[in-house]
Amino acid sequence: MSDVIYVLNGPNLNLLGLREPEIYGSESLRDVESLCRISAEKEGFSSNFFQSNAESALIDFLHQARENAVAIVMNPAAYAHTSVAILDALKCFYGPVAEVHISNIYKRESFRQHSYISSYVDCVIVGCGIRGYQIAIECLIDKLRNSP
Ligand code: CA2
Repeated sequence: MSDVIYVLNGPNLNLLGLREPEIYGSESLRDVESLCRISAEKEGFSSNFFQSNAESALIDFLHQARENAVAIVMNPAAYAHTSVAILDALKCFYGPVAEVHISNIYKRESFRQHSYISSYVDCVIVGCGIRGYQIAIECLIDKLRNSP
């Protein structure tokens, strides 16, 4: 079995740390990538980190995950609130999936308070900053180890 956890990030997250630090903190996406790598490797897993501003590229990466990944962490960014296509692509993956939002989307504008993927994924982590990615990886590994 593969030991790779795919970590997907949606549009504009490449700008993390460069704007709106009061909402998203001051760490960069590179920092998130390191945090994910360290969190996975500490438990004997590896990570494959990806960011795109394009919905189709995220969907292609989810299809790739189907063949190669044991679990997925996804911050779909604004696509959480708009994309049935990303939900459909996630439904093709059979391992555990965690949704992460750096900010607490439930404290923000009403259009951010609905996510198409939340009712499908195994865990949802919001408002914990970039530590949410670490929590997600730990939670997914627990699920992998405890699933029959
Ligand atoms: O809180 C999150 O992680 C979000 O997924 C981030 C998305 C937003 O559309 C979601 O509602 C919540 C936005 C990502 C934009 O990231 C930026 C970060 C810094 C500067 C500019 C954009």
